[in-house]
Amino acid sequence: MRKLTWKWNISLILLAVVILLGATAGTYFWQIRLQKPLEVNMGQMHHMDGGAKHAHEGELAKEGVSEQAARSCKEITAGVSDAPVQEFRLTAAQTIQELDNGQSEKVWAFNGITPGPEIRVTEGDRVRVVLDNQDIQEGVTVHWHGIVLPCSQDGVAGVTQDAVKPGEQFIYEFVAVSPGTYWYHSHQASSEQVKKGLLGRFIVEPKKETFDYDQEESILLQQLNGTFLVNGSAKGWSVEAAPGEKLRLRVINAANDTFDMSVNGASYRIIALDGHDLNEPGMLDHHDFNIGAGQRYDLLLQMPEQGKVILASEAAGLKVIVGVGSEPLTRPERTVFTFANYGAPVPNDSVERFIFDQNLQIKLDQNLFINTINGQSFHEIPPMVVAEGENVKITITNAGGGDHPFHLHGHTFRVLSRNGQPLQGSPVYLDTLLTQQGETFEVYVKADNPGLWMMHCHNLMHASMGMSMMFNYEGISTPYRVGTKSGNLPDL
Ligand SMILES: [Cu+2]
Repeated sequence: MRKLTWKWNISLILLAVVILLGATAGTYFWQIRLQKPLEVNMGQMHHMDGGAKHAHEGELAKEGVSEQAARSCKEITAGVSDAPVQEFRLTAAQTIQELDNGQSEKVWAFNGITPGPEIRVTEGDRVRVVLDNQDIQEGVTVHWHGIVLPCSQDGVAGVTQDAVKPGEQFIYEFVAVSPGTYWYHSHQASSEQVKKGLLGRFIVEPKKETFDYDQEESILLQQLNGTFLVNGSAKGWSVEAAPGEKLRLRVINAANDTFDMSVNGASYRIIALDGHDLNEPGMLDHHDFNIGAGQRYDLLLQMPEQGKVILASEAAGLKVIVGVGSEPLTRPERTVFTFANYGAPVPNDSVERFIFDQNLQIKLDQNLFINTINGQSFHEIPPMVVAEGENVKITITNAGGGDHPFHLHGHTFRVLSRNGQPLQGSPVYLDTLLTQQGETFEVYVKADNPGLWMMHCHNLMHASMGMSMMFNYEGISTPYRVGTKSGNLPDL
């Protein structure tokens, strides 16, 4: 009898634990997955409170944009030009992909494979991409990560277009103005669609090379339904290279995690970040680098006379093997690369003389169930509102919840300081800034691309849990809507 009571108590405790866990999971899914707005106009939200006073306290900024007076994002397109046209086709469809580790994965892919086809153009080309959706029911889009382009071509469901439903088509067209390493991915339900494989590499070759190398290769890191891949390979990616050859490796992080990448077998330089060249990049010898979600690092290295060079994230099991022969020695002592004092300043750089029209603050944080910006989440976060031509300073603080790689669409921003210390080396221009807990960065954005632009954490799980907001220009409207009514949920 006594034994039975004891068992009964254990059962009650177990039941209580199960109910508690169930309630927690239920609240989580309700908050994250179900509590989506019916309909929100991302161009008509209220002005950001707090931060500095806005210099242009016009009616438009206070009350949102009136549809009649405003210029529509849809009308902001790549103007007519005689730039050479490069046309590509991307078709999104469900498929099964056999991985080189023997696993077969149900994937959503562009042109039947993930990562999708590498799109490669030359600086100044007019890029035309015809997107078809074969059978992705919730619709797809293509966002051109890091590319500065006209608002209507940014590929954000519910902001710059409707998600493209099965049987439908959308044609993207823009001029690839800035050479560098970029990538593309769906921005409809991005946390699911990117994980399932709707992404690819996008390389804009320069008209004139800044750096000297014999060959180059782009290296895309992704997490496909939980499996880490390098250019689609689970076992590691091999690059052929002869002794003495100079290589440029364009490393793209298309996953949600930050990867601690080690380079063994050769010294190297980091010649570009997010596609933008660094000035006088020095030789790195025992440095790892942390590449945040969405970021790109371009490396330049020379093959040794003997043996391989190995680029790897040991934690994620990601590996790139360059060349053949003996394994490189693994350095015991390591330093993590920082751009804060790398390379050289540009003479007569005007950064200290900048006068900012606006000083805005962003605090990235989390509570039990959601990720927040300034204490709020996604469509409830008031947008930053700027006027064309303004110089905007944004102070970004990571107050908790892990790494937050902060991405701004449609612009390249310049990093001014880290934790109060101005950058000492090369100017650093990024579209995605990795912030780690406790760090504060100041960045400068030139408001020179009128539109409605998303600004979000590129850990897409964090974005789906609310860490996403808008950077809106005064006087720009959109005919599209985010919400369950339209089915446009850019960061679900
Ligand atoms: Cu985050």
